[in-house]
Amino acid sequence: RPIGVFDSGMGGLTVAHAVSELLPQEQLVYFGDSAHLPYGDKSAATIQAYSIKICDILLQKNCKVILIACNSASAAAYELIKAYVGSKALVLNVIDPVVEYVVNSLSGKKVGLIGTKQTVGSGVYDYKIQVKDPTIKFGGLATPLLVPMIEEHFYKNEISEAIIKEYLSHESLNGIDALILGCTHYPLIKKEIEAFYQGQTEVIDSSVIVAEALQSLLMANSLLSEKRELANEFLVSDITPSFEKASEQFFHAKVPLTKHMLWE
Ligand code: DGN
Repeated sequence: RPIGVFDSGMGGLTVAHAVSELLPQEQLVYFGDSAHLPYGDKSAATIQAYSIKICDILLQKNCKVILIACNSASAAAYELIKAYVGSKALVLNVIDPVVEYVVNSLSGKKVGLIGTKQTVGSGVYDYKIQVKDPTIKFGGLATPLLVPMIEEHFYKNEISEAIIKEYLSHESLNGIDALILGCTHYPLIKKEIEAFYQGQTEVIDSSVIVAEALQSLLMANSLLSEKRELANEFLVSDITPSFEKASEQFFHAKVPLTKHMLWE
């Protein structure tokens, strides 16, 4: 059975890439809801409605796990998806594995978060971290300019550097020991973020942490595949030339996209 991975668009391909590197024997069915992106500034109710439709498609594909590879959907729809999917598949989000990592390695420290308005505004990272370890201090900042910038491949230049500097200099991120990249797109500008901190602050890329959590989940449920029988599938609710081009950048390889509407 395949692993279902979904996102509002192409960003979740950073997570899918980390999964395919760690678990090459697994078949992936990826769904990018490109007709409805971005999720980052939508209401929780709308994100939930889209997410449930996507889960129907992934369940029809007989996925053994649904990996919500989008921070905004993880923040807005995880509990609902879990209840909806029930025993038909396992469900993993991109937030809990990072919370686990933070709680295990950053006790007593200050942790920062950057992400979409939906993710940061939901308060889910701070809530989950502080419930488990109240000694961890927290500061979050919505950084909405970064997603379109990355999708346009507009980085590694003076303007992107200035935008990143302006955001990371915000007072809510003052004095942090680690920064969570709480959005699927940000691994692409990890080097620039690290350059800003000059090694003083750990930059946490969730894609690798999530792939490892998925591996553990599959192992714990005896669901690891031995050999991949079928090619990975990449379904998207809309195909545009710019989306096709950007997808390659996120997956580090050419991605053969198939159009699949969310509503027929
Ligand atoms: N995939 C979204 C996230 O991780 O929050 C970012 C893209 C978006 O929908 N704005």
